[in-house]
Amino acid sequence: MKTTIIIFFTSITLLLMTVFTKALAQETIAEIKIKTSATCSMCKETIEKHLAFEKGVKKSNLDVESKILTVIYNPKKTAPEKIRTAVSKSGYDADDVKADVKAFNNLEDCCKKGKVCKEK
Ligand SMILES: [Cu+2]
Repeated sequence: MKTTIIIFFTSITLLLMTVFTKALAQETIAEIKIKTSATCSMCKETIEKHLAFEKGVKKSNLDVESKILTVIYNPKKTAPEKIRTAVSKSGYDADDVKADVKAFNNLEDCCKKGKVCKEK
């Protein structure tokens, strides 16, 4: 009887492990580079914080120098257009998607497009 129970639980564990391994393997990851209108480290923080709450986004990193935002995301949960929209909603241009006017107006003065932040 005891052996039967042990065998039963061992097989259940093995089955669960197989399922989890498969689920992990299926989780695909993609990378996208978006040209933004960010100008300083404050912009960087604003965008990255905003994207941290975006569904499907694993990681985002803005290179202030080149204004290029690199986003690691799960293509099953989100899409490049959605990520660009999210960047726009944080107040910045994302490739050909223009910054959301309302969000843009809420930005710190120096972060508004065309202006240069002092601390650069
Ligand atoms: Cu800024």
